[in-house]
Amino acid sequence: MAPTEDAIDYRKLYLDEKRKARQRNRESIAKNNSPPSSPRDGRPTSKELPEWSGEFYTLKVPELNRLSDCVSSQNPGSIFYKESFLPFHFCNDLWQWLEKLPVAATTKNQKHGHWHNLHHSKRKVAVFDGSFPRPIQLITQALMEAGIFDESAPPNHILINHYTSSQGIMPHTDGPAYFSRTATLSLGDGQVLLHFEPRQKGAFSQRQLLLHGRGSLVVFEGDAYSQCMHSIRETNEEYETAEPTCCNVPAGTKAHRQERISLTVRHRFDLGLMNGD
Ligand SMILES: O=C(O)CCC(=O)C(=O)O
Repeated sequence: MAPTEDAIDYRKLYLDEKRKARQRNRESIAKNNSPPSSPRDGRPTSKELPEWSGEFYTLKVPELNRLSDCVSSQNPGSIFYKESFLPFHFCNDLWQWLEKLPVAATTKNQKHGHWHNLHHSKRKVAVFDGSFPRPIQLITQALMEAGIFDESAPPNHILINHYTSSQGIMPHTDGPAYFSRTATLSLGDGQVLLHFEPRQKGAFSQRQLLLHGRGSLVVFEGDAYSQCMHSIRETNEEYETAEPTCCNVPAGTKAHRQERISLTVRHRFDLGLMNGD
């Protein structure tokens, strides 16, 4: 997560990161014709990973329509939402597969493909970057086919968050290490409110989105990515209520908080153009 001070020259950081990543790519290709090195230590072997029962799936998903799926077209623009994106049966298989990921023995270092308990927030997270096991590959391919990512900046980094019904995530931006587009898929039977607020007070309106479970998709880019922070509130209440700033359901709609897994998909510059194994 990036720090949220307003003093950061976000655009400069972003362009610097992009330039550095290009340079690393060039150096790496010149050296050994292989992709740049990345933090790959401790990847689970295929034996450690749970078996994927849906090995021969082809995942059919709807295309993102940047007009009809846009829920905030200005102030900030570029927030898109699809309530039904992943097929229901795939969501169930994926949930079961994710629950069986190995658990890291230590909480010190993030280990690829393992669940970690975050120290402060207590929620569980797991990361896949660069080379993906089958179910994650299906998701990245689906997001490309839906027109959300393209070959110039394919999905190469997946952050998985596992929340109890009361847990959330503090306001943050995803920062300049990534291409400025985030796609998040939600699994589970409940719903949650995702809040957007400007990094600089008053620069943009606050927005809220009700994220359904069972395979919904939210995509944000542009100002919503770089100039706004997003968050999910912690609460012990069973229900949250959508406010008038909510842009995909009427104010007053109830969100039933339940255990939830989200998959946040992005292109990280220092991992290069790899997409899958
Ligand atoms: O779980 C979500 O929907 C949000 C996740 C998120 O913002 C993040 O991991 O940076």
